[in-house]
Amino acid sequence: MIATQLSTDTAQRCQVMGIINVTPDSFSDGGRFHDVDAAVRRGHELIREGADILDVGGESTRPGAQRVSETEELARVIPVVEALARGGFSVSVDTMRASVARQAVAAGAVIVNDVSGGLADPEMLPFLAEADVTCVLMHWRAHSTRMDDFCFYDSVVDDVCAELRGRVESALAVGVRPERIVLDPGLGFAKNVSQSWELLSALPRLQDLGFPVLVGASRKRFLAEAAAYGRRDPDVPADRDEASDAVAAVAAVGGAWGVRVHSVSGAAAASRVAARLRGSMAATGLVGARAGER
Ligand code: PMM
Repeated sequence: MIATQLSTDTAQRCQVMGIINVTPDSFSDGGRFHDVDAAVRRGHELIREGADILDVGGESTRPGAQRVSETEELARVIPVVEALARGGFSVSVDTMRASVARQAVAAGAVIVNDVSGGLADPEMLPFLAEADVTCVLMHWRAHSTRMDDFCFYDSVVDDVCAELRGRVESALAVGVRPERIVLDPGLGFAKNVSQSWELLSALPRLQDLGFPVLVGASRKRFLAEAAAYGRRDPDVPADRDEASDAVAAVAAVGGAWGVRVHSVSGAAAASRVAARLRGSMAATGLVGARAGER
């Protein structure tokens, strides 16, 4: 295996995961990077802006999106992962397919980010155990064509925590090591606007599950209201970048392990400000010192 392991327990500061969607239909970047060279250039740009990790995905998960074939996903993702990993960057692959994860890890990816938390492909959790890579298990209920039909919860926070606990148990049962697991509440995935806000407000509850937490709020529709000011058009995803930066700051101060963002520079500053602030808070006994701790 080419990959050097990226540990979840060494983060001194909230990790900034820069998004590279190699898709022609991504809602946020409109397919501008649907080309290997452009995606690799984008990766370098995100690193220059301060990204710690580059998250490469070849399948759009925006509400209503159709799945792409495995062949198409591999063709989009693998050359980009390979080129960026060869450049020495920490690369994550955003995929629900074990076959894509396997080839991405062989090409140098050090994190597998599965938005389905292992539910979409029964081979995924066994592969993660075998490869022993860091994995993000996100809360998910259904593929994008149907996810909006699954926004029903008794209590969104209790139910998401219970379902994430279930994903962790399934992962541990097949041999995934606990120190490899990062959890993600899946904002916007089978969650309406107020459910996404409620989950964001419940970061401490998610952290109480005992694993580092990744927050993916960037450009999502639940931010539209917070982005409706000045000359911004809140219906334009890129006009939600400042609101996304604000969420990154809130998450980092709250001790999130990482934030997944399209525009990196604001989140990179937020991560550093939060680390400094948390250092002062730790000195006075208010919180644990490291990202990933409350
Ligand atoms: N959101 C999207 C895609 N991948 N991965 C994780 N871990 N968490 C998320 O919230 C998440 C994700 C959808 O957003 P995009 O299409 O803008 O990438």
